[in-house]
Amino acid sequence: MPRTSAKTKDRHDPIQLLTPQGEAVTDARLPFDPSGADLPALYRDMVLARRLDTEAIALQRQGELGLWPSLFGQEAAQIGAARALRPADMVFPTYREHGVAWCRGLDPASLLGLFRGTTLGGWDPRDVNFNLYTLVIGAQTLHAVGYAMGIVRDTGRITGTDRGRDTGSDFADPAVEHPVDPADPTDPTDPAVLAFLGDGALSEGETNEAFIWATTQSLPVVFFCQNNQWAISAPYSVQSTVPVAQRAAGFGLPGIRVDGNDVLACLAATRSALHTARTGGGPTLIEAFTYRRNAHTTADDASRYRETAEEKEWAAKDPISRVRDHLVNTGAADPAYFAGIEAEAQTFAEGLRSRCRALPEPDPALPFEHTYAEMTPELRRQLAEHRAYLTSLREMSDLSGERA
Ligand SMILES: Cc1ncc(C[n+]2csc(CCOP(=O)(O)OP(=O)(O)O)c2C)c(N)n1
Repeated sequence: MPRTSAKTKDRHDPIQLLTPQGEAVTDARLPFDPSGADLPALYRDMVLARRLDTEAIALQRQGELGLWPSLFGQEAAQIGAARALRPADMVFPTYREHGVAWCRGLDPASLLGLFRGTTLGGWDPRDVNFNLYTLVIGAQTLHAVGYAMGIVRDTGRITGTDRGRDTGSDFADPAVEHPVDPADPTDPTDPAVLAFLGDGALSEGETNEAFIWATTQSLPVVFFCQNNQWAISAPYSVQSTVPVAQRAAGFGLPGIRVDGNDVLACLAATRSALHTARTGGGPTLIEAFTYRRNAHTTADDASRYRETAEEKEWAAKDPISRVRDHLVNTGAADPAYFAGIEAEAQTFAEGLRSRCRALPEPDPALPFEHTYAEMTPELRRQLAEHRAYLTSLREMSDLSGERA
């Protein structure tokens, strides 16, 4: 039976359901029965997501990828949020949601192709209801709102606006508002939208427009902000003096602040907020308070702007080790289980490496052909010039091969 955390909670303290020591606790602000979560499966997801990340960084270092934005440290936020989704829900990611992509069933090689430069987009968003990665900060929040508007228009769904919803409170608890079990897969409600964003995206006009539009229209969208505390080298403190979740009140939507390194809190908050969204209760902003343990991307050097002490402090709050400790301490998983996951991760990594190297080179005509529905005469001319240039390169390399 999880104990109730003894510490008196400040209302802005992140909600925690699994401590860094792996102890399950309760929090009245987010009622959640941990038996409704498959912790061994969540552990497996997090281990494989981290392995995907480690392998991608190694591939980048070997020159196989141009760039890689690491998720290291953010596994609980991503897996917790993603495992709250249903297949029909739609996800709008940034460029760092590799763990979410994994949970949606996207082929991880598609992610590698994007950063290897062998694809112009990566995948068809409709295949697994996971939109394309968005590198323009904050742009995906408006895409998500537009999609949510589409859901409302298509289904003729009653929204909270029609019911005169009171949107004035921060930290309103959607779980309390909706006692129906949000995990129940037979719940016959409509799809919802889950939009990911970073703390830096909150400083973008688009994100603020998205919040306003989603709230006034009471749209079925959840904004999941991974506050990893850094927007490249800009700390959150230069963007705001209050927690991310507290900023929600200014827009009139509920804000929930959870420990982003706690997979259970992330799962519970997202399940609850998605349920609110799909049952006409409107949007929620979730702040998953976490830490990006690697540099921003493989092109960045975090030691130029970050203290080692801060990095060490967050290493002690590792999202994976706390789940492992919990599974060991409660006897929910034995050494054979962990060995099995380790072996699976090894095979997964080997497959990933060979599949990355085997990704087909793109047809050089694609950027020309895909700019417009039909190519203009000017683009045709440019393509012909480009082909002639590539042929001349090949001839030169053939010649130098003959000489050698
Ligand atoms: C509109 C726009 N402005 C600036 C950039 C450059 N840029 C790339 S990543 C980044 C920081 C984003 O930080 P955050 O939203 O916290 O996400 P994180 O990378 O930490 O996950 C910036 C400013 C961009 N890609 N798009």
